[in-house]
Parts: sequence; structure tokens; C-alpha cells
Amino acid sequence: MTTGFFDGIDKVRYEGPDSDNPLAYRHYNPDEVILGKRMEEHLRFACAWWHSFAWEGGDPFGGLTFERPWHPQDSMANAKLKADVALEMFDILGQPFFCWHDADLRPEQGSYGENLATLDEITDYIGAGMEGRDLGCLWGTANMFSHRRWMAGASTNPDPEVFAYAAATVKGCMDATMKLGGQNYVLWGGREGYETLLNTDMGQELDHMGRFLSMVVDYKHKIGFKGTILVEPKPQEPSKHQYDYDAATCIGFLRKYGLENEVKLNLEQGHAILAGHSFEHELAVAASEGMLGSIDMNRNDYQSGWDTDQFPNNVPEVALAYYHVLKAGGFDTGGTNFDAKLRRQSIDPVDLIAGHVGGMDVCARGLKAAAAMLEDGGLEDALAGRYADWQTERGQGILASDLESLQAQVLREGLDPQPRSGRQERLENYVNRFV
Ligand code: XLS
Ligand code: NI
Ligand code: NI
Repeated sequence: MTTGFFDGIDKVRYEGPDSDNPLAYRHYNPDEVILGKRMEEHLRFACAWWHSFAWEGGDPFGGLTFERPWHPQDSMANAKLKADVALEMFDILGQPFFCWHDADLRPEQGSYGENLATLDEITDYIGAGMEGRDLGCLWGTANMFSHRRWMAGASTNPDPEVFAYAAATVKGCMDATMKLGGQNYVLWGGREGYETLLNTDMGQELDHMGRFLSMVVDYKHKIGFKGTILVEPKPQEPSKHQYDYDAATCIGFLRKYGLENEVKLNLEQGHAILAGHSFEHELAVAASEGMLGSIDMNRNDYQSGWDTDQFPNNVPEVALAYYHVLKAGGFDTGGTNFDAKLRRQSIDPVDLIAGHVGGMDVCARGLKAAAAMLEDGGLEDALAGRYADWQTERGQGILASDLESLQAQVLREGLDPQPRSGRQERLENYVNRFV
């Protein structure tokens, strides 16, 4: 028996690029082998419980537009209905994974103890639903930003009791993630930052955040959680400034607290844009440090300046993103989580399916283009050529030298290095052959 929510919508299938069926995959062909691996295993798609099922369609000027049968989300019965619908959507899409916050899954019913008990109950229920399905949990996380107790931060709150509450909350969420076979555990610190420096001791708050993350890592080892701990950078929104500003900031933070070998990054397209970067910039920064863990795939409106979390629809952008993912060796425990939501006027159940179908197809197309570029090797050859002189004895000698010796060398040899073209237009034209 189904919930009937998606009545009339069949399982989405791959029909090839020429299909004009709006609910078919034209590029996402899970079994197609690319660079020796099935497409499904490359992309490792996940749906986000919060955007697809918990978000009610509100914006700062108006309330819910979606009016789903599981609203209001304040009872266990509705939480279970929501879970049933979620599982049906994963079946329709053939989604291999999902991601969640505690508050997306369980009803918000009050005390810590009550919320822990309902989280346990609903994750048992979801776990039972996963049996017999080809479905896994990509990651779980704690929502430590919505409830008013978190308004001044979770681990960076000036009140130590909030720190304790945050620790208890994350422990509960890590336990639930492990129970669902989660492959990663994510921390995104929406309120770990400040509204004004006038009331903020930044150094102390960062120390507390580092201490907290060390506790998370210790607990991971204690319970034998095999997944990866990931932090998710975002520069601001909801806070004026967030400490996990961007990939480079997070990497510096992890090194400062000795966590660089324990924690990786979950990078989001929209957050990269908010930080004034491109998505591939963030991926390249993380990859260059061996810290590329997973991605939150979406797109931002380039004009609004908000985290609009739209489904991706720009193939060239996505292709360059996957190029860096593939170059870094692809995903290990990570994957492609659609941290993406419908526009609030898209109120029909079929819109949820269409959003994901389009997003998955754009990613599949991007992946194919990225793989083709890698196989062709044009960019890698150009890169190798540009740095080739460093491979010579002379280049290595320069690197191992010192200022005085290099001054002497320049004088002795009468060095006058001639500028060489960076060939940017030729490289851009090259990329456009593939996308
Ligand atoms: C919000 C973040 C959030 C995280 C999980 O901007 O993207 O959705 O992915 O807490
Ligand atoms: Ni995200
Ligand atoms: Ni986001």
C-alpha cells in the first residue's frame, strides 16, 4: 500500500538523450560505465529530507505554501507518513541515498529526552523501511540552528549549558546515523559565528568549536563509526559571519586544532558563491589538501545574494565541479547530496520529482563531460606543460636554493625570463568542446 502522494507517477527510467518524456532520465544511466565505474557509484546521489519533506514553503514574507498531508509536523503519525512518502520518492527516482537533520525526521516535542526518544523511534521506522530497498544513508546531522536555544550558537554559545546540550544532541545524532548505516556525519554551523563583534569573543568561541569537534572525533572512534566526519563551509546566513567561512578557512581551523587528518569537507555550490568563489575553486582548495569529502549540489541565484538552494541546471558549471571531483579520485564515503529545494510556487508532488530528475540529469551530463575531458587529457597536458620546467634539475635546484644564491645565479647567467601565454581562451574553447 502506498500513501498515494505520488499517485500516477511511475518509476523514472533512463530513456536516452532523445527522449522527450519530461520524467525520464536522458543522461543519468546508473549502469553506464564511466572511467571504469558505474555512473551511480560515481555520483552517489542523495535526497535532502529537509528541503523535500520538512520545508513547508515559507519565506521571510509568507508562510507555508506546500500544505502537505504530513503537516503540521508535530506528531509521530505525521513523521511516519512523511517517511513513507520519502521512501516512495526514493523508489520513484532510484535514489541510492538520503541525508537528514534530527529535526527533519522527528516531531519537535519538547525536552531533550523526548526528542531523543522520538528520534530513536523514527529512525527505527526508517531503518525498517530501508530493509529490502537499495537505499543507504549518506549522512546525518543535527539541526542546531532552528530552535531559539541555538540563537547565539551551539558549541560557540557563551552559555556552557548550551555547549553541553549541543554535545548531547550531536551524540544522539551520531548514534542515529550509525544505526542507519550512515557513511558520513556532517556539521554545518549556521549559528557558529556572530551577529556583532560588540558582544563576541571570537578567539574563545573558536577554541570552543575546536574542542567540540575534537569531542565529536573522539566519540566517532569510541563507537567505531567507520564514516567520515565532515564540516560544511558557509560564509554567512543565517549569522552575519560564520566561522566555517569557506574551504580555506575550515582547513586552517582544522589544522589549528589538530583535526586535519580526522575531518574532511562537505562543499556546497551555493555556499561557494556566497563566499565569492566558484564551486570548482572550493573543490580545488579541498582537493589540494586531500580534504574533499562530499558535495551539497545546488545552485544559487547569482543576483539575490541569498542561499537560494535551487536545483542545479548549469551543465558547464557542474562539469567543472565533477572534473575536480574526478581528478581528486572521486568520492569515497561522500556523494552528491541535493541540498536543493523547490520554488515555493512549485506545489505539485510531481514538481518534487521533476526537480530531482532535472538535477540528476544535469549532474550526469556534467560527469560525462568531465570524464571525457579527463580521458582526452587536454587540460592535464596543458597543465603539465605549464609547469614542466619545475621537473628539470635546474627547476628543482632553484626551489632548493636561497635568496643570496639565486641573486648570484641571476647575475651570473644574466637571466631575463620571457613571459609565456597562459592560453586561457584556448583552454576555455577546449572545455566548450565537451560541455
Ligand atoms: C544550509 C546548509 C545545510 C547543511 C546541513 O545552508 O547547507 O542545509 O547542508 O545542515
Ligand atoms: Ni548544505
Ligand atoms: Ni546551504
